Amino acid sequence: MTYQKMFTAAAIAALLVAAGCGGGEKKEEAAKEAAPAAGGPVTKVDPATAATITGKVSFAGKAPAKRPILMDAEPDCKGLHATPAYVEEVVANANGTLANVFVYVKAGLEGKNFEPASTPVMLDQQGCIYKPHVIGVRIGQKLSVSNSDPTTHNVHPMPKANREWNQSQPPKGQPIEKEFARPEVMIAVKCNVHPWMRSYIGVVEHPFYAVTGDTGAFEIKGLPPGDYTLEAWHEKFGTAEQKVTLATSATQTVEFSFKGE
Ligand SMILES: [Cu+2]
Repeated sequence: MTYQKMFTAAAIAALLVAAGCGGGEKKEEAAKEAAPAAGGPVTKVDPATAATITGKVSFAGKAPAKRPILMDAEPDCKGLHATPAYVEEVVANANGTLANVFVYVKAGLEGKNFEPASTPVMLDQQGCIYKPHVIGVRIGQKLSVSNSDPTTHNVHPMPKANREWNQSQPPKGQPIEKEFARPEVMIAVKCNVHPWMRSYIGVVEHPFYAVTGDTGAFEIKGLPPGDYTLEAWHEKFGTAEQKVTLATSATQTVEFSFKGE
């Protein structure tokens, strides 16, 4: 082989490697789209033995001062609010609890499959704010994003395990319907038009999750008895885990606690 030919062969090999890499990326993106292989028959939970986790997310310390959202640059949004709207990064409740915490079974359900969800999860845009701020959705369940505002939004979830998308939505436009193929806690959602808009989507493989509201309470029902790891996620304070053992028909109380400044 002449020097020239060797050089050419090396160049072709390099090209092939480069092409291979490109193909790999494509494959990876396609894998994000596809649902993981089904893992067998649906697990039936006997209501006579099913257990419940109930509890609350308490909040200690001082909540950061409420920050109004500055919408001055967008009169279409500002005009929708008679009084200022506040950033929802930390919503502390009057009873010493925390709202917008996503609580879910993180481990203990491996190998089990549950009846797919039949109704969509709704996410709306009202007054240039996502409502609700935190939601949960099952893999393969429909997420329906609507726009109740007289202004255009651009819905842009930023997942790592799932396929990223962003889509413009005209005023009171048709709902955008999407699904997520893989579990991911959490996916941040932004709007490419309004920088303050944020919501979070927890994608899980099963129906055992809850989001705390203005009482800080949560309830997860219909679990098979067993050992579980429960995780609570908050956008500013991070995550906390607890092990729970559920006896037959038991109701187990769990309390998470996050601390402010
Ligand atoms: Cu927007």
